[in-house]
Amino acid sequence: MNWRSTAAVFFAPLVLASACAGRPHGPPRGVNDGERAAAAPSALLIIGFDADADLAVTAAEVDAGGRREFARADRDADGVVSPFEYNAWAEAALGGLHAPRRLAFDSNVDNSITAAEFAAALQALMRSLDANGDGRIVRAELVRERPQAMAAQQGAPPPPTGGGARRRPPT
Ligand SMILES: [Ca+2]
Ligand SMILES: [Ca+2]
Ligand SMILES: [Ca+2]
Repeated sequence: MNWRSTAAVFFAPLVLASACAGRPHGPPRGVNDGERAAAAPSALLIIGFDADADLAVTAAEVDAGGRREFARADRDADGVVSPFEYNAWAEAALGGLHAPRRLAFDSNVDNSITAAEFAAALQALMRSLDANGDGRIVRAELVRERPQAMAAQQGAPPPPTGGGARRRPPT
């Protein structure tokens, strides 16, 4: 291997990486800058609970929105959400990818989520998101810096995060 081919091996990925970081193809600059930040799938749900559209989500809005989502998830209206119903709901309401696992809702692990369990899980979620503890979730509390923004831009899969990141539906 002469120095040129050696250089090509070592330098080509760097050039590729800097090209990706510097001037990405696809969306125009400005839109793309947002890739450095991300909101969790649960944030999509919380945002949807903002009934009065004041950009803040209160505990009362989480309660009301949670009842609505429970009714949506309980497709056969038997009063509990089965694993099948949960997976379908998580796909539709949370985008599926990295959605909270079903056991985060099924607190007694009996394979059915009651309305009370569903409501409790959402209130726990709200507490976990309410960074300043004022009882309201604002957008700044939903957006996070993406620690692996560079890796994602280069096509590498991000490492698992706290909740366990997997492509398959939550169970
Ligand atoms: Ca609101
Ligand atoms: Ca059901
Ligand atoms: Ca807050």
